[in-house]
Amino acid sequence: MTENDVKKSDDDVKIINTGCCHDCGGRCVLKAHVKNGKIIRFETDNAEDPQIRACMRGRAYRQRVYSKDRLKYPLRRIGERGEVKFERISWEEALEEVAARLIETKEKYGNQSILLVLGSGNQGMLHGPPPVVIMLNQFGGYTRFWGVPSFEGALFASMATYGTIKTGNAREDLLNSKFIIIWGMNPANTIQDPGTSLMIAKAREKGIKIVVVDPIYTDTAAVFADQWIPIRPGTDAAMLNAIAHVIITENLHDQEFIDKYTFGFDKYKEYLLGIEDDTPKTPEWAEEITKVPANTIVNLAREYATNKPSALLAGWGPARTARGEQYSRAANVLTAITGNVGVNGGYACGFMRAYSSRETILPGKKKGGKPQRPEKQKQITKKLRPQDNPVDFNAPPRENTLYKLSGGTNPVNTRIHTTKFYDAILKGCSGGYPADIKMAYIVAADFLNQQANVNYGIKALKSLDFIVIHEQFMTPTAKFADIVLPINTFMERDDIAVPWLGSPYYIYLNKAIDSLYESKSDLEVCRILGKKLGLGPGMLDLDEKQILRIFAQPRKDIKNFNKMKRDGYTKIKVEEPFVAFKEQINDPENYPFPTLSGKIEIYCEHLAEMNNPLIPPIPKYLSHDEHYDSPKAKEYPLQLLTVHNKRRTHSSLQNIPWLEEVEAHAALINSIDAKARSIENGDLIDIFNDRGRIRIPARVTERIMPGVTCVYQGAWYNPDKNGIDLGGCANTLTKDEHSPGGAFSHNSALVQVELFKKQEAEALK
Ligand SMILES: Nc1nc2c(c(=O)[nH]1)N[C@H]1C(S)=C(S)[C@@H](COP(=O)(O)OP(=O)(O)OC[C@H]3O[C@@H](n4cnc5c(=O)[nH]c(N)nc54)[C@H](O)[C@@H]3O)O[C@H]1N2
Ligand SMILES: Nc1nc2c(c(=O)[nH]1)N[C@H]1C(S)=C(S)[C@@H](COP(=O)(O)OP(=O)(O)OC[C@H]3O[C@@H](n4cnc5c(=O)[nH]c(N)nc54)[C@H](O)[C@@H]3O)O[C@H]1N2
Ligand code: SF4
Ligand SMILES: [Mo]
Repeated sequence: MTENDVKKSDDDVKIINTGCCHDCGGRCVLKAHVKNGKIIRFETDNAEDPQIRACMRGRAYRQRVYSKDRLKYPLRRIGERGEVKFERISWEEALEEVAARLIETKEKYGNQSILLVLGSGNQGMLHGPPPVVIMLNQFGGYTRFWGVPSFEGALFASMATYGTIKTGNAREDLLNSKFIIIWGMNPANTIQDPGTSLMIAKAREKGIKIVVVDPIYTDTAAVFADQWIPIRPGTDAAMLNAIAHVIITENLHDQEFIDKYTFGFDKYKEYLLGIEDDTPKTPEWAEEITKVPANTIVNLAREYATNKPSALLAGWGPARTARGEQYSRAANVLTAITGNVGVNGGYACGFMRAYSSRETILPGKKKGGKPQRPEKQKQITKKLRPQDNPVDFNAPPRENTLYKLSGGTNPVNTRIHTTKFYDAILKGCSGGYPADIKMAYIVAADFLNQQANVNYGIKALKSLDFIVIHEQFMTPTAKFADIVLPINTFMERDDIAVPWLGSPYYIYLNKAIDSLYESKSDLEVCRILGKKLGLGPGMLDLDEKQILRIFAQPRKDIKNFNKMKRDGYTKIKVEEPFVAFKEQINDPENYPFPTLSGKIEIYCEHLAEMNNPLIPPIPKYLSHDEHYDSPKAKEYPLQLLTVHNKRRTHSSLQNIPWLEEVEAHAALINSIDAKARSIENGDLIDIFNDRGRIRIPARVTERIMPGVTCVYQGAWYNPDKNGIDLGGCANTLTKDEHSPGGAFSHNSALVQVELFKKQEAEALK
């Protein structure tokens, strides 16, 4: 049945053009069929190409909107923190209490003692974090974090190499490649903009060879790849350096490109050839480390270097490891020494791809000029603006930041890394942190579940004076709050969603239904709370649509706001596929790279000045204390991956029965490791280390390499009375550490696995 048939057959059905703005790589069109105020079904984009088609998660959204578990009214904690005993209260009581606690905390301890925790639950411009940020800036500010788990390692590497995060080519341009490597990326599940899988499929149809490098035989590998190369987690920099070794020793590099556009090649060559440390980075050297056979490395190197132009799509997963910056740097450098930057069919794999007309011009164009060394920089922001957080406004830039170059995604003067939040809460100023934190304001984040080391997190949350959360469900984090405020979903309000990765379209989400139960939008909450805090009238008092117009106004590619609102999207016509750094390559005199040298930095001068062996100026393979070769591996011999999967977006959508049917939670374990532990498919297993223990079924499979186990991130933490997590939250096991460049350790934890023996456990009771 088509949309028109519905209209004809049933006049009561209205079709509202709205969308899904969860934090996956997409932002997709949903057409809500609404009857008597209720959504009865969803359709997606059936219009002109490129279609922005929703995935199964978006299409299952009715089960989220109408879930019996939705938070229905404000709640106040009555038991011990985390005991999950709450009483129903009115909005008036709830917001009075939140206002009083905010004012009291500010007066007694100062704004820096208020911790603002922002999550990715809603990716619209208006709802989720934005109104709370505006309100609390007006209130005098808060302590916040730097470091985005998604990509911080990749971002740092991108800044170090190219001086910018705007890299990569448009997906359509993959069809101009002769060879594609998808390294640590699984767009069949994680989307990475709705066109990615389609373009990879078209490339495959065209006969372009596709290789996937990943410890897991992912859906992307299964569907698209000609070859799957399993690699030991966290060792990618070794393989990439060995590829570079082959290319250089076989004279397959692009010397002309290197001479003209790059800086520091000779120093890298010295490292590769072992002149610096007596260890040539040969394929045999890398085989020992990566478990990838030397001849596989040699073949891949030859194919990548000789089938030009070739695209290396280096994902963020391997950068989410303890020394993740090195992998990303090595990948960026490989694209440069083969001359695959700034050309159609190539791919400068830095942080993300950007289509040219979004926001501003690429840094490095004439206008921007060359960046300056940090010591020459004046105060970064001089006048406090509404979007500035007064608490860290005048704070000194934190250590090791490269964002001064031309702008990253985190303010340079926020100083607590996301992984260190719990430590900061527990240790405060006496532990070297910039604040003594007393209360937390949490919005659109399932922080406890999604950040590393849940058991340490619980200690930290228990130590706070007060916690308020804006949520839709009683998540593992909400269970620790003092006041829980029920928030509506994106079906119940207007918003605009900007896609990731610079895709040329916007989604307009028209409100499809009224707010359910007593839920309110984040904006409505802030409007009321702002008044209680004594804040003067401001932007938040405007109507939703007025604010959205203001937000849309600076975006010159939104040509017709009303049409976008009516259609539920606007697709921007791009004449030819965007290719990052085309100007820099075609006209280097006038368009230097925005780095200190004005070139692609194989040797990064900023990193050299930092003089930190963990973020060296050339990309190096580095081990760490939770790696396969660390002493800890004797006790915990398996490497744990905690990657993103198709049936959830992080911890959102965990409680959707249709999606649970698609893939029930289980740990992937190779049959060799399973057999050694007498584990059979479906058996309950314990996965543990010195941070915690989870108990979930085993999925015994050849789709993960031996020595590695995977617990998909996002399952809800659910401890039994002994603290064993029966929900199987990956972060019960992960490490709350980061690399100096900001890379998270989500894929660098060592664990042991054992069969759970029910009878023995019962006998012990
Ligand atoms: N369905 C779905 N889509 C999502 C999300 C979601 O939760 N669900 N989350 C969204 C968000 S916010 C983000 S940041 C992105 C994340 O996107 P990615 O970072 O690309 O996602 P992951 O699946 O964690 O990792 C990609 C691949 O890297 C592999 N990998 C992990 N460690 C290593 C390693 O050391 N070496 C190599 N070679 N490979 C490794 C994993 O096995 C995985 O197949 O996805 C987005 N899309
Ligand atoms: N082990 C491990 N952990 C990871 C990762 C990993 O690879 N491995 N990946 C990390 C990554 S890349 C990311 S981005 C993070 C994501 O972590 P989070 O940002 O915490 O994302 P979610 O778990 O989806 O939690 C978002 C919450 O927002 C709520 N929400 C949805 N819409 C709204 C709204 O409109 N308003 C409000 N107030 N709330 C709303 C949802 O109900 C949900 O509970 O997880 C990280 N955690
Ligand atoms: S979950 Fe992501 S890919 Fe799926 S419909 Fe929503 S925005 Fe689109
Ligand atoms: Mo992310």
